[in-house]
Amino acid sequence: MKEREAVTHDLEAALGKLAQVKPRDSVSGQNLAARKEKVRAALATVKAEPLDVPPLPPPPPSPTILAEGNFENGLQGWNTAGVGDAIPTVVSDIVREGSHSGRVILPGFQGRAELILGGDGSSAFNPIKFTEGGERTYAFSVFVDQLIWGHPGAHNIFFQLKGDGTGSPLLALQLWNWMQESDGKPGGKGLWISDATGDYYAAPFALNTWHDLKIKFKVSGLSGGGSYAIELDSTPIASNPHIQTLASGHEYAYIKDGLYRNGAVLASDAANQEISSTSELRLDAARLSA
Ligand SMILES: [Ca+2]
Repeated sequence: MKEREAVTHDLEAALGKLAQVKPRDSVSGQNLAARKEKVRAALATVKAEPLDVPPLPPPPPSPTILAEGNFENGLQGWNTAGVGDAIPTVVSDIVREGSHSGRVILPGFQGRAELILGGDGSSAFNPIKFTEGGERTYAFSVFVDQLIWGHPGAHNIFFQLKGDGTGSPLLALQLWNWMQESDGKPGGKGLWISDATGDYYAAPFALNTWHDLKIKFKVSGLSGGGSYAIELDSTPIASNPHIQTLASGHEYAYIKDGLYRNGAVLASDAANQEISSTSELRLDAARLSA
């Protein structure tokens, strides 16, 4: 590239000099015109040469989006079967993408406002099902603007990979403030993960800012047969390559997003009483990909 610019510059300079030469005895007008023509031809050749630039690598293949919940068309992409106390609303005050997000608010002793991934926004139970061996990546964004922090024993879940029917999920994200895990390891205030092995602290989790979660999972009801890897704001925070992710005896798993808390326990928590009893968050940009 540099070389080509230099040659072009030289040729243009030569052409400029030739333009100033007046025909005289030693240089006939015809001769001069021929020289100019030669330089112009050389210039055209240089300019026409293909650039010596390596071709750009092809863009990375964009993952196939299998489902989306972006709140741009109401609750399209979700269903509200099993929503609990309050159906999330579509708002435009705090948004991650587009012009709308989903608002989840639980005041007082209310315990659940959760959306199920899949469906047309109605209350018909129409989850996207993940059966044995199914592997997917689920991404979504969450903005928590007020929160009663939970603690082990008082669930405060904002994402869960739930088995059909009843029973606790084998993969859930919790917002807890607790200083020690059950096995004596340090805990913390922030994002905790509940899985088949128990509960553990994973990362700090600031309020009043958007967080992007990405959860790659493999569903399995077999001991050690499933897996998960979780990113918070593009940073890996937790993973387990061999873990059961669906409780035994269940046919499929599905995704619930919103807030599911042990309202009564949280509200009677003396430390939290002073703050408020209301938790509120926004959801947006939920995407399921292969
Ligand atoms: Ca949106």
